[in-house]
Amino acid sequence: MTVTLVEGFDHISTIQQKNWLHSFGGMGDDYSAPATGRHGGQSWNMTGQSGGIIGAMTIGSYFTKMWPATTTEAILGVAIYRIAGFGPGGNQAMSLSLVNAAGTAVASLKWDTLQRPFIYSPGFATSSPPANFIHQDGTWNYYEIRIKINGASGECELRMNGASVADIPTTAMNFGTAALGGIQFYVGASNGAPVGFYADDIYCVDCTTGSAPTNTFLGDSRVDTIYPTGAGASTEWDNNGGSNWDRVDDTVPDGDTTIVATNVAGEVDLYECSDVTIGSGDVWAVQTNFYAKKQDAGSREIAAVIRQGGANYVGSAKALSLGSYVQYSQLWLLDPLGAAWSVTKVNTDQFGIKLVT
Ligand SMILES: [Ca+2]
Ligand SMILES: [Ca+2]
Ligand SMILES: [Ca+2]
Repeated sequence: MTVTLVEGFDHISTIQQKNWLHSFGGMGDDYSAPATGRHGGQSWNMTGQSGGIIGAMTIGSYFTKMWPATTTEAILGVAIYRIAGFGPGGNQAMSLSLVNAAGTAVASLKWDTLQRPFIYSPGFATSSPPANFIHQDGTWNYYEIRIKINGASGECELRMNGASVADIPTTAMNFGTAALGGIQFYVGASNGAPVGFYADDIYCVDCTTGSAPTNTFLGDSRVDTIYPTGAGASTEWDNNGGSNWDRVDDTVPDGDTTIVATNVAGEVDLYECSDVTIGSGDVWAVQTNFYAKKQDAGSREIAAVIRQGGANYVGSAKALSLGSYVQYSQLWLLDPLGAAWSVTKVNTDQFGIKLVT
């Protein structure tokens, strides 16, 4: 696998809905919720506010998402909009980290007291920040951090805003020997003015597997979300009013209010979907997402379906949980026929679901 994670935060009300872990490093409470996205839609808002803190205690809030597999070399791309300035540590701090399989930060992107980004290795070393870049609050910047695990011969590299030349060139740094397993965002705030940042348009690639072009820097990238806009070639599930497609076009899931359901194995629901808002460019991966539950004991498995060129292609079956809705995602690095994706394919394909068992 090469692209290991994409996240645009567009169709959720809580980050847990996309299987991120939210944990606290201190006592207190914080504020985190969707905010306006970098190009419409939503971003994720991590803000520490004095009003949300009990007494004068410092809080630290972590958001962690693990990859399907560990790797010794990976790139994290992420758009960051900072609300207020941060230092490298102490009471008002933020970091974007790659973590090991235990969820512990191995390499972190931070900002120094002059608001310049640098890469930090807990217990080992710190890279030099680029001399000519100061992060302005209130603007979006796209960061791409590459980390290679190889003991004392490890490497880091940082590119900003799609630059083809690294702002922190390849630098030897010791990140230990434990493989990387995922990403983690952190914000910490003491009892003071609101501080924090928005994150959007995340990609991660595993540099050690797969092939070009998705095993290296992808540049300033965006994660666009498209929703059902009409019936597709197959309408076999049952709706609870309206049309099938308008039961599942929720920008944010509405629980049992609008649903499609079936108990007939093999039934397929397909939908015409909106087009991506960008007219051209490379499509590095497509991720299908459905939000589902089963209503009784017994096994029920659902798979995403992509209809391309008049044929249906069924994704990996997911065994559903009982009781609460869970989001099931599948990354399609290539189209169902094994070719590279394109904007045209994304815009003309139909997407849907199949009850497998
Ligand atoms: Ca977004
Ligand atoms: Ca719905
Ligand atoms: Ca379309």
